Amino acid sequence: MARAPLSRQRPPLRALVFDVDGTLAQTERDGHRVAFNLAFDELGLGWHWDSRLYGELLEVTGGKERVLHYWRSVDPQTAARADASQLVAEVHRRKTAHYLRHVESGQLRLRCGVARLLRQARRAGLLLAIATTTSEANVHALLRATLGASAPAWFACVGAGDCVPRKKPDPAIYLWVLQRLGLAADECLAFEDSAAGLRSACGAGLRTVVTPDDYTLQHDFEGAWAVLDGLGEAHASVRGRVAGREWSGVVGLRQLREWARA
Ligand code: XBP
Ligand code: MG
Repeated sequence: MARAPLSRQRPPLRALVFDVDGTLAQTERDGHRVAFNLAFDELGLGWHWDSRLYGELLEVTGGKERVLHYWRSVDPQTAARADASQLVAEVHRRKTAHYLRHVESGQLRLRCGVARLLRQARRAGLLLAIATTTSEANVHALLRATLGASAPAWFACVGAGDCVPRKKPDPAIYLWVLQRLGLAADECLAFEDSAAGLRSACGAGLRTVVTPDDYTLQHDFEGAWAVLDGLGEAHASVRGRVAGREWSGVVGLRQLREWARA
């Protein structure tokens, strides 16, 4: 007797992997950007990144890479000097110190629904992880300032900054996280806010929920599994498209599991 073909079952959802800047919180315009400018002033570089220019520079992921890219565009000769990477490192060291002070002052808030979803996932025994291009110190500071001192320990793995040689949109950071978690891509969902982040997550095979922020609204999110205004809360539902269909509601764990099975 001929057997019915086995339909491929998706494995259950085991982990949620979050980008940081733009996804957990809107950190760029009033956080990273301001910290870069303070570092430029301290070093007397005469550089200033206004809000619009910074939006363009965000195409280059990673703070050190962004500084070098800008330097090359305004003064290619000095940027080509052998000691250029030392100045870039010094700018970035100072910038990180300013950014950490800003985060620790408690001025940053998580985006709507992020804390709720993290807590739900934790209670349900899902693994949490981070895949970001910013540094681990910045991630821990943000988590502590917004969710409490123990929050960094909620995350089974933090893939950050220079722990891989190539930053997003390269998939290296997501592949690194998957390896650390010991999970396959189809056991996880990624959360991103930008086209570069989406390409990185998709390149590693993860289905990705994109919640654009004001800097990334115009990006091309082709290939995203869902593109939503945000995650939402009971009093503030969100809208968008999931698997090609219009959707509105609040993104909760039951919803994610349902989508992940589909
Ligand atoms: C955002 C970035 C980062 C930050 C600055 O990454 O590209 O470079 O702008 O952080 P993601 P650093 O959205 O993946 O978190 O200066 O520490 O690189
Ligand atoms: Mg981001």
